[in-house]
Amino acid sequence: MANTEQCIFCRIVAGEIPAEVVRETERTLAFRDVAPQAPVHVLVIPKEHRDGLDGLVADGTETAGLLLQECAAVAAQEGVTETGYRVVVNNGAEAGQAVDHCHLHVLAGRRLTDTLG
Ligand code: D5M
Repeated sequence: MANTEQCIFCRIVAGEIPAEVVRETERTLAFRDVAPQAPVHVLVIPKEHRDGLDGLVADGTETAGLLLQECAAVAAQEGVTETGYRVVVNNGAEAGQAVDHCHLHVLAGRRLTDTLG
């Protein structure tokens, strides 16, 4: 488990670092990625720190389900439900996870032609 005082996403949840929040629920936060890879690039996170997907699902499926629900809600709010969107989770260093606070990327607004990996 990372030190949540140092965790950049925990600090966003705490309001210590600014972020462009697009949605918030009791247990989740969605904010725009600081280095967007597409016109719509939003990160959806659990407010409670979990290092990655494994830590998240170890608790059961409820929060994981809420996060997926929020991804769909972000897509609807951004108006990309019909055109399509991609949800990506990088889990672990070799998968490209740079921030050790579990997060789901919601990407849309351009044709996402690149393959998985
Ligand atoms: O993705 C980590 C993502 O987190 C990467 O796309 C940049 C983004 N990021 C990093 N710091 C911030 C802040 N402060 N606000 C918004 N977005 C941020 P990964 O899957 O770990 O490679």
